[in-house]
Amino acid sequence: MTLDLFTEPSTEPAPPETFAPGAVLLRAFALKDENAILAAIGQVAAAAPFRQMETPGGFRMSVAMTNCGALGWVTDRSGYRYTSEDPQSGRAWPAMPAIFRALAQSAAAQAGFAGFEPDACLVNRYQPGTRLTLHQDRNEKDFAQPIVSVSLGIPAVFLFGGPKRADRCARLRLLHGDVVVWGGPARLRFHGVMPLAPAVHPLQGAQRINLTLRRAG
Ligand code: MD3
Ligand code: FE
Repeated sequence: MTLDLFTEPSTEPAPPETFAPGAVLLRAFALKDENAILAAIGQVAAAAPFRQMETPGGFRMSVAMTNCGALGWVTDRSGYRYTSEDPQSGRAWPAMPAIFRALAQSAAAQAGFAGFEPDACLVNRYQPGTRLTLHQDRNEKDFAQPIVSVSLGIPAVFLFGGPKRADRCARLRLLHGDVVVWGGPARLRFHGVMPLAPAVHPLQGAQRINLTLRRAG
């Protein structure tokens, strides 16, 4: 019998893994650029600070958000939408860092979406106990365009449902550096994030940052 002494997540990128139709997992794909990505997130957050937005129903989200790129996703009492200005400052969202665009394009290409041109990047910040309830991403114009997500920091349990809210959810643990491309039949599936368990990441502390790169307009 062989003892498995090496249970740490690998730091080598793994081959693309299609875990559901249209959903391609690239384990550790962003690790090679982790320092550049974390520095760029710091610059985005300096220009457009993380904030907890309000839902149309009047609840304050537990996840704090900001955006970069030509368009940014916002929610307030009047609904969900993309805007070209940060409503908190009245200024344009910070430009999309070149490293985000390059990472999203190469991940999308590996998943079969050559020519992906993101114009929006939503940056979500989770602390232990925060969660994202089941939802669909449907504020974008063209659902033929995929969404590329990049997980950084402490682990999260991602919930991947079906085309209807009541459909049962698969669970997927997403780790620092993991990238997922959500296209085709996966694009409109319900999804969410379970409340984060307390943990500390060596570079990020007790938080998880998720980037979602989108073609919104
Ligand atoms: C599946 N973010 O920002 S990333 C979101 O971890 C969002 O912060 C989560 O859901 C997070 O809207 C999940 C994975 C993800 C992103 C977009 C999707 C999964 C998706 C769009 C369609 C289907
Ligand atoms: Fe989403």
